[in-house]
Amino acid sequence: MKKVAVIMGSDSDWPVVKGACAQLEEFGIPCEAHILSAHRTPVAAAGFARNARANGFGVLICAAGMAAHLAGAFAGNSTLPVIGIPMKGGAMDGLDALLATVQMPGGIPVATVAINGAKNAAVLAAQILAVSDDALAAKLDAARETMVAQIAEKEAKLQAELGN
Ligand code: RP5
Repeated sequence: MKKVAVIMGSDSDWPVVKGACAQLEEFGIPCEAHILSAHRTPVAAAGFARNARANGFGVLICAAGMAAHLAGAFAGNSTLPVIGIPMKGGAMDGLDALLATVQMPGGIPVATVAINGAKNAAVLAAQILAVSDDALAAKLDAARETMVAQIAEKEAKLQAELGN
């Protein structure tokens, strides 16, 4: 199976970003986490992105806060799908990162998830890999079934509490 790279701009992003790694592991998807910055380590970041396909990666997840150019820099250096996670924090509390990550120029897309949306980044990466992996697609279907069962249980509890 192709690997997923989980890249973050700083170790300060890790407490949130590790949620993406946990979700990928739950689906049995091999992943590597690295700290690389579009601004602080631009040469290493570009090198990683340029070699990612040859190194066995299928999807790149990039998390960054504030002037969040990491996902865009990766997208500019690779034709692998790039998923951006704008990180909460800084003077604008993540709105700056959201706009910097999502507002890409034509031809260089970044699939941007919610601010701090590490879980959805991992699920989206799994869905991309599942296009050509039936076993992974079955795991995604099973996860949806679990969600349906959980909501049904919560609904039953709520109705019981309301006396219905
Ligand atoms: C971004 O700046 C990082 O992704 C992080 O979200 C933010 C703050 O980084 P630190 O100052 O905590 O290293 O590049």
